[in-house]
Amino acid sequence: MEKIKTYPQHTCSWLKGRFTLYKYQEAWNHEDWLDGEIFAQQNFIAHPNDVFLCSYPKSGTTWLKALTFAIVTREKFDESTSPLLKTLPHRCIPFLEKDLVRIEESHKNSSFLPVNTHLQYNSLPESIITSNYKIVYIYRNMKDVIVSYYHFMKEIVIPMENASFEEAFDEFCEGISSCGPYWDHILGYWKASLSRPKRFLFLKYEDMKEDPTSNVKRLAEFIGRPFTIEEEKANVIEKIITLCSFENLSNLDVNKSGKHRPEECNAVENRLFFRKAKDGDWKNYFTQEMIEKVDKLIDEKFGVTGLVLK
Ligand code: PAP
Repeated sequence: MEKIKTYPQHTCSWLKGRFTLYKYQEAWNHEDWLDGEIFAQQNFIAHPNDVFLCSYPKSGTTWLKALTFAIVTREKFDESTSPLLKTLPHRCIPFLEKDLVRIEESHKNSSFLPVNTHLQYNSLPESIITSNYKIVYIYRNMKDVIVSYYHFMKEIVIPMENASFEEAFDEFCEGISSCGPYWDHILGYWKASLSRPKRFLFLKYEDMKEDPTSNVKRLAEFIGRPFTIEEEKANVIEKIITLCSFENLSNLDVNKSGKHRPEECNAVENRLFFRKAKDGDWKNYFTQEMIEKVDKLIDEKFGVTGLVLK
């Protein structure tokens, strides 16, 4: 922990100086997750059953975790008995940076439990990089990520105060944000996928909203749990989509009133993982100048990739 304080650091003025990011291996992170990142890099050994759910923060992680959990537990639970009705999706699927002990327990029992991480590709523990175990990567258009990140950070750091969106925006576009730069995060996984395409499934938040059925089918197939014809006939896919929908999850008592990691002094209220889930909310925040700046950045960073992030 003490060593982290010696890394290059940035204190976010739009969060009234109450939040500091540290730069480690070319990525920015806050102390708590960075501590877990270094611990995971030193100790985590990937297991043949592992599937990694990777994302830049605020890109659809909660949704992907819920869907994946519902897919892998569907033989045990249905939409009326799923633990998702009583548990935040973040508790259902462990987070590499914080839940290493739990992940190791499930490895010992050889139980199949996907693992989530916000780490950049190059910061993943060596045993993930060198193994061939599957990686699902979800990404979302940059403008909505900026707005979502702004609200989430403001709420957890300075809930009762105003925060400048302009300053938050500028910082994000400079590449300074949790797990940022945002573009390096996406490009790291994308570049890795070029040499091993079968190892990766890329899902786009906006595409999932537009066509959840085919994307949930792709996800289930990729993680080795394809739906049978009987399940399709019994509308299992639609039931999973409804169970994991924003409308359903955000209205559950657990997600309206509970806290994530209540034992910690900086526990986050579950409701903060469910804000609006609207595509294009950025239009309510961006000036014309901001639109042009982000579009230019996207062209510069993602031009050759074919990834659509506008
Ligand atoms: P995290 O990185 O903190 O886990 P993440 O789940 O990736 O956050 O992103 C949160 C966004 O997903 C929020 O978007 P918004 O701020 O634009 O509203 C949140 O509302 C949205 N979200 C949460 N659950 C769902 C869901 N079930 N379906 C679609 N979007 C969702």
